[in-house]
Amino acid sequence: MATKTDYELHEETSLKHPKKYKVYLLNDDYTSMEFVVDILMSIFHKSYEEAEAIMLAVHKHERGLCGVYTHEIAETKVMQVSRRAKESGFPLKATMEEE
Ligand code: NFA
Repeated sequence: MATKTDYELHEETSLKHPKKYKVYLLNDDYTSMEFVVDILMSIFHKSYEEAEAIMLAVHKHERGLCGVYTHEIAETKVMQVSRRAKESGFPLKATMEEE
């Protein structure tokens, strides 16, 4: 076999770090504070105290970090928030962005 290029050798030997994605909750005027706390506890596995602090930070600063995940997990969290919000009649939204 022909000699490998530096690129091929690098591809074979380098460790790949999966990209990580930050998931944020966004503020709005209609979602209840209690619902946001419940979302943070049930979907993002926060304690009541952490959930309340994050909810208040979102309320005050328009968005707040809920966690950092691989692409697939982050996408799932965003969809779970969207489905639960729709079911409950709230406009709450989550977004993700590459770290
Ligand atoms: N701003 C909402 C209210 O006053 C509460 C809220 C917090 C909504 C965090 C969305 C996210 N009811």
